[in-house]
Amino acid sequence: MNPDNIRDVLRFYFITDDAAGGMLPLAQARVAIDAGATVIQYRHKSFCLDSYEEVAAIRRLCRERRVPFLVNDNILLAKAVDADGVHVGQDDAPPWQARQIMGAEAIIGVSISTMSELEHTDLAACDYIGMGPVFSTDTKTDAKPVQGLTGLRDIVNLSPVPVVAIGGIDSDNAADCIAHGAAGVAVISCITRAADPVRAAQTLAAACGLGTR
Ligand code: 3NM
Repeated sequence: MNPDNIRDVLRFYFITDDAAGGMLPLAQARVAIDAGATVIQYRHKSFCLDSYEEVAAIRRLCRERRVPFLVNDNILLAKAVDADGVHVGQDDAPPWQARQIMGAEAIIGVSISTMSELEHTDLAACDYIGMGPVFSTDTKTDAKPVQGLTGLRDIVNLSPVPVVAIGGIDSDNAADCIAHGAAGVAVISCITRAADPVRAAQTLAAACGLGTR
């Protein structure tokens, strides 16, 4: 995907929460899309076939609403549901393999936390970097050390591809991330664990400079 289009896709990047309690991932995705989310990522760390209908339903929703749909880590699941792309971590399959399996048109992203990871990751197959955690987060238990807005800017300055900021982002700090060069923000808990998820999603969309759909 060309870099201008990918920047638009990354603006309001919502990731489903498999441990939110109240709201299930399909409902979460609907709330985010209604508020203006520009891409949805399905993230389920202990995915098994029992959840196949869930991911297929989110995939269908995204297609109906014309919002790109990505799968976290699981390239074969992404392929099985004909996702628009996949996001891989440092400990997952390498981006080139994601590209090989998903094809030339797919959106491929990779997680980067530090300058050293940036230097040592082959980004040739990537459309974007997910950089974090920018702020502290309780959602990812094995998150790397917080990098802050300065860490974000350093990565943005050296990255050959657009960067989406992740980790502890909400409507109070999203604009700061964008001002520090991020193409957009990727969020989980500021929506899925908010007292009022609909309002939280709308407030985040406004902080990203987007209107609601
Ligand atoms: N990846 P929240 S931080 C999934 O640093 C994920 O790569 C991160 O959730 C990274 O918006 C993170 O609730 C959790 O902080 C983001």
